[in-house]
Amino acid sequence: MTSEVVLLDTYVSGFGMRARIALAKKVIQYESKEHGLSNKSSILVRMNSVHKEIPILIHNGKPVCESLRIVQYIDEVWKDKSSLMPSDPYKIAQARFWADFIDKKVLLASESAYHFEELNLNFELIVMLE
Ligand SMILES: N[C@@H](CCC(=O)N[C@@H](CS)C(=O)NCC(=O)O)C(=O)O
Repeated sequence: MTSEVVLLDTYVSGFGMRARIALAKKVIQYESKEHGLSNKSSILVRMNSVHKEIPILIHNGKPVCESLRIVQYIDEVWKDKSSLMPSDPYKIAQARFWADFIDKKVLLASESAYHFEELNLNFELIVMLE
C-alpha cells in the first residue's frame, strides 16, 4: 500500500513517543513535523480542532488524534506487519491497564510539571521586569 504518513509531534512528548515507537516497530516510513506548543500552527489547530494537541498522525491527508488511538490505528492499517498487541485476552487487558496507568500517573504528571515550570519561568520573568 502506498501511503503518505506524517506525524505532528514534539520531541519532548511522551505521548508522541508512543506513536514514534509504534511506527518504528512496524517499520513505517513517515515524515516527522516538529511542533512547538507555545505557538500552535494552523495545521495543528486544523487537524486536531477539538483538543489542539499533538501527537497527530496524518495518513493520506486524514488526521488521527490521541496517542493510544494512533497506536491502534497503526496496528489495524498495517496488519501485514507483526501485531503491536498480544493475542492473549489476558495480556491485552494487562497492556491496556499499563497504558492507562502511564497516561494517568506518568505522562499527565510530567505534562503538569512542564506547564508548572513554564508558569514559573513566566512569573520569574515578570518579577525581573518589574
Ligand atoms: N490524551 C492525549 C494527550 C496529548 C497531550 O497532552 N499532548 C500535549 C503535548 S505532550 C499537548 O499537545 N498539549 C497541548 C498544550 O500544551 O497546549 C494523547 O494521548 O495524545
